[in-house]
Amino acid sequence: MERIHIIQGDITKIEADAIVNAANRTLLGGGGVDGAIHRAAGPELLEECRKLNGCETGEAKITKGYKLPAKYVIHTVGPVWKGGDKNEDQLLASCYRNSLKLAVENGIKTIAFPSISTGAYRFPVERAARIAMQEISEFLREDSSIEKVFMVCFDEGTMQAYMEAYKEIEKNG
Ligand code: AR6
Repeated sequence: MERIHIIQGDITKIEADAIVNAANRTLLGGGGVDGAIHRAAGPELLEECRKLNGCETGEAKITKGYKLPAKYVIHTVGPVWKGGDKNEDQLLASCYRNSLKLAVENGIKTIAFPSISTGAYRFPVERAARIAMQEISEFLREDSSIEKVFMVCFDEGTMQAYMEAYKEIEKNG
């Protein structure tokens, strides 16, 4: 569990082997964290993304990081919140799991996640935080190659939700 670090900040500034992008299925950019990552990485990122033919919800694809301090960007597509009975929980869990799997396959040891789906896609943040912390800690229990996972929260409220969820998991194992 001590491999998980919840911090507040801008993910585009994080010096990790990879940062995760909360993208959409086109992988051709957008607003929020996706827009920030594309701006910071420069136009070469979009060039590489064009060759990927999009990405399904819950899945993940990898590119280089270009001008970012991170070497790689792992693009994943979170579910749009539609009330909770459209498989949203499972799809969000898949985003974390598939991003971590791709990280391991690429020899990535440090990775930073944003709060996937809780912005434009409107997934309730407390619920998303529990799913994220659960998936990450479960994954780390089985894997020893990933050294650090940063959960990068943009605002105070998001940070609090992830800290709470983390504490619950620490307590209950
Ligand atoms: N660093 C870290 N977190 C950030 C940053 C940043 N620089 N900027 C925003 N956030 P969102 P989604 C937070 O909307 O809900 C895009 O248009 C933000 O405050 O970026 O998965 C895509 O192209 C929130 O807590 O992603 C898709 O169309 C979290 O990142 C769609 O939005 C996620 O908010 C994806 O929506």
